[in-house]
Amino acid sequence: MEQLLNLIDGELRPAVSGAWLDVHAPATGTVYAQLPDSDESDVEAAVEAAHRAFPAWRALGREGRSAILLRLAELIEQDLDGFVMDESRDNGKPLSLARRVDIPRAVANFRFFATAILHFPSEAHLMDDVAVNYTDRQPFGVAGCISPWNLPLYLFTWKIAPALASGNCVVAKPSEVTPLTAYRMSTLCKVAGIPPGVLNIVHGLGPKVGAAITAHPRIPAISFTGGTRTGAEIARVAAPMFKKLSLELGGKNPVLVFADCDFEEMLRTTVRSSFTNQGQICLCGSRILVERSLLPHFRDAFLQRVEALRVGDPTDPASDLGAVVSKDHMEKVLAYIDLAKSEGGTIRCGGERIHLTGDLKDGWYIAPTVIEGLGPNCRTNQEEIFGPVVTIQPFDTEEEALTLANATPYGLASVVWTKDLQRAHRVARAIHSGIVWVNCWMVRDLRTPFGGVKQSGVGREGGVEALRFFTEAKNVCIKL
Ligand code: TXE
Repeated sequence: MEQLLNLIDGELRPAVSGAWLDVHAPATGTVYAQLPDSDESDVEAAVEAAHRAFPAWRALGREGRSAILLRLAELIEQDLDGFVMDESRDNGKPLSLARRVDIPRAVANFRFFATAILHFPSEAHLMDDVAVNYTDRQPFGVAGCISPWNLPLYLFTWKIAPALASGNCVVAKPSEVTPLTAYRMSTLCKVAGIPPGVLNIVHGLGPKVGAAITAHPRIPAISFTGGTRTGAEIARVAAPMFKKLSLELGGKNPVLVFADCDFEEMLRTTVRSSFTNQGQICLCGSRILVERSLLPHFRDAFLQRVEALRVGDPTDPASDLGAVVSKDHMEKVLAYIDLAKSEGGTIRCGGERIHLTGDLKDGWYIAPTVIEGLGPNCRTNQEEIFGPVVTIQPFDTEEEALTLANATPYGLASVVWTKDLQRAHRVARAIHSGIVWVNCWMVRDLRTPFGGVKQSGVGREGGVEALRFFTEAKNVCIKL
């Protein structure tokens, strides 16, 4: 059985403890690899190596670092098929999705930040004849990056790339549920020319490795994406240490469908925004709010499309949905479906586990599920389910649509469907979320600020926001 290794100080090695954890393939429910069950001694070795490597990495300058990161992007791209297979096997997502989205985006993350750093400006503030101030943005040393299982390499590289480009060294922890592509990438780092200690990847459990990174006194900044509860725990530990924190957490995103929308485009996109990656994207729209006059037409057409979705073998190009990521997660999602029933919801389609046949008979598949008849305050409409489950609620006025949209503790993303330009502006301004898509979904420009409000997180990633997070601003004031 394949054993994945940590990358510490440029070497691939097992955990100091010698212990291993199992890695499962969601499509079959079977164990197919093991990852190091690391602990704080592995994190300590990684932090030591990162600090040793920092002065030279910083001194290499933007262009030197950029060239190395571009080389790594190139190497990942050359091995696209291998990465795509690994991502799909590890996560359960359709191979076609990993090929179209996950791996190209990981490559794009490196290319984007490797070049963004070349154009990252410093501000100057002139005080007439008195003085000139300039902002010197310096890397702080070692960044901690902790990422989740839903978009494994995509989100891992979204943190690592700006951290490295800015001149920091990194101690990173991929999700223990999906460690495979981070490991595959670690085997390319030497060839890419990343010096030993610059990027360290420590595999293992959140409460051990993640907690050790969070609490380490020599890691002054933590960039985290994952569940809101974990984010709160990280903040509890890191805030009194005055660490910089970027927390990208959960969502319960509304999709506002007004009767004047382009119906066909809305329908097509709403199927995607509901069920892409089995609904396991923090940006998925999970609460569909529909103007009452459109509801019967919307319901019929939407259910027809959802029922036609194929849940199946992730390697089959005809599969629209693959498996959800783990047995625990499947049980959590199914428990939410039961909860929705007990809260009085009507299951319009799906609502159960799907048992495939042959090798896939023990895989973790859930039918895309649409629920109606629930009000805004029930748990089903308040808590993040993070699976192929959406609810539909009607509204009569724009004001009511906004009240429903804002009626959760989350505020990550929202989607608005209308042809009325003025309404689009009004609604976009009034919605409490960090991201608003109007007449589209998941259209991503990597220069834009990315993140949420309320319990969806703190801070913004993307573009200059990320480069600012991974540097400390120093004002230098010189008398004229
Ligand atoms: O996330 P966790 P899980 C949501 C989604 C999901 C729930 C839990 O609702 O059902 O979160 O998923 C590491 N200190 N999202 O359990 O635990 C962990 O090892 C430091 C939303 O997988 O938050 C992993 O690397 N780190 C989401 C990472 O944190 C810790 C994506 C995320 O795991 C830690 C995924 C600790 N104490 C889940 N405990 C999104 N918004 O994109 C765990 N970790």
